[in-house]
Amino acid sequence: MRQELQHIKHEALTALSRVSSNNELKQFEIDYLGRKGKLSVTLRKLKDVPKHERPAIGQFANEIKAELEHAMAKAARRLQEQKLHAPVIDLTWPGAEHPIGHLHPISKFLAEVVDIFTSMGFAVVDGPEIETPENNFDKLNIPKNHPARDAWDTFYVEGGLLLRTHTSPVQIRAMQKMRPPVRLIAPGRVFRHEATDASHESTFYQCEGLVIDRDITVANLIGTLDQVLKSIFGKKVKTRVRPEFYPFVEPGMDIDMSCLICDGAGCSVCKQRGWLEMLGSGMVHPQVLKNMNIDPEKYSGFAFGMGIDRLMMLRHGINDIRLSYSGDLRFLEQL
Ligand code: FA5
Repeated sequence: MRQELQHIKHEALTALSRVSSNNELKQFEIDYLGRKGKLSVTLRKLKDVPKHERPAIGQFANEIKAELEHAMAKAARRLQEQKLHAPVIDLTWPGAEHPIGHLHPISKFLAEVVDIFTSMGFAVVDGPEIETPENNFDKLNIPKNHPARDAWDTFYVEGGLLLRTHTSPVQIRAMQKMRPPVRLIAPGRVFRHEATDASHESTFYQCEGLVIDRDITVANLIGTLDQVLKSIFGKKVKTRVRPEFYPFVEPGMDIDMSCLICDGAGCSVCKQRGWLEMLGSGMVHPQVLKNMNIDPEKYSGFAFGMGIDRLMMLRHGINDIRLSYSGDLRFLEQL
């Protein structure tokens, strides 16, 4: 029996040296020290050993048990240390997925509009969002106390400057550097003191357009804008031209588009009209040409200001402009 115990001890210590996880260590304990483990099973045979040898064999078995328990504790410490020194980063583990954002629907749509215009030979120019009242109003033929200032009321900032109410001041800025013939667009953000509703925001986007050359007529204006709207919405889209007053054009007109949200039946976006005003336009006023140092006897031109948000709404069937700026991911992730 002493030999058998010796053999178990040897086998157990070898097994223990190969243990490489806590689960294996638990299994080792069951296999050797557990109730049905090898050591216990062998010890049950103690009753068959001659009586005078029993105390010595019993003591030997206890020593082996203590030795195995000690070796187990040591193995547990070894495993713990291995864990501590294991590389913190498992390079084989798949990386955490980071959500990737995308451009705002308005940015995407604006890029498409810009593409259409550049394909028609328009240059893209830029202007500041904080403007002087001269560029936003005076040079566009809207002198102080003109009622149009009220319709385009805005936010004033320090130094007598204001947040531009439209992209039209970029016409003035561009013509300080350029000479006719010009064909340009100026997309950007504009601001208004506005009671917001389904189709009105206090911050929105416009795309200004300006064409100045010899012999430019209303036919060029209507033809260009009809072509642009058809490029955006397809050939079936209906447009209509309505006279409208803008101090910086003469004649002035609005271009409406059939409301694609309700198919012309009337809804909250088109205010039950079936038509939505998409852009203001007209032939550049002779006084504005003079303000640009351009001779109105030699040159004529047309200008327009498109409401990018409203066009984007029609493109995607969105029935409230305020959704665009809500920052709601449920909305943004659909587009
Ligand atoms: C203007 O801003 C003129 N500067 C446009 C213009 C340019 C006329 C050049 C003639 C020549 P209006 O205020 O109508 O005009 O705005 C132009 C377009 O911007 C509107 O047709 C509409 O589509 C959009 N828009 C106007 N107000 C808002 C608003 N509060 N929220 C969203 N879109 C708006």
